[in-house]
Amino acid sequence: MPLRSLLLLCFLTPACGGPDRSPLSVTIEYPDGGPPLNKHFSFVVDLQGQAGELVDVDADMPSHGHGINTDPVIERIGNERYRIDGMLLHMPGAWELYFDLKGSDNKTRRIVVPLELAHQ
Ligand SMILES: [Cu+2]
Repeated sequence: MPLRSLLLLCFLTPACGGPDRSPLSVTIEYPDGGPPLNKHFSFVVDLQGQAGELVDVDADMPSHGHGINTDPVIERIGNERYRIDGMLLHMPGAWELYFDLKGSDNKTRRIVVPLELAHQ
């Protein structure tokens, strides 16, 4: 079974909805053992009813001021499900994963998912 975890939520960014919108969340299914350190991996994202299409996936380590060195590829595999290939988190520590959803209004909203990657 993939490690399945319900993950958070948005921070207080302008792209992050108004009072009429419930908090944004997605479900991420990581490979067995969780996201690996410094290895390419694939995972599945379920938009959990969020309106929109997943158009970009990225990640940063905000406390280090850098991102990732790969450009993950998105493939839609179901109504709200996407497989992400080519993610690589090259060091342990506090990452943020970014999921950009484009709505029918053509606006893009970003869902931010914190991820603490342990030494392995
Ligand atoms: Cu770093």
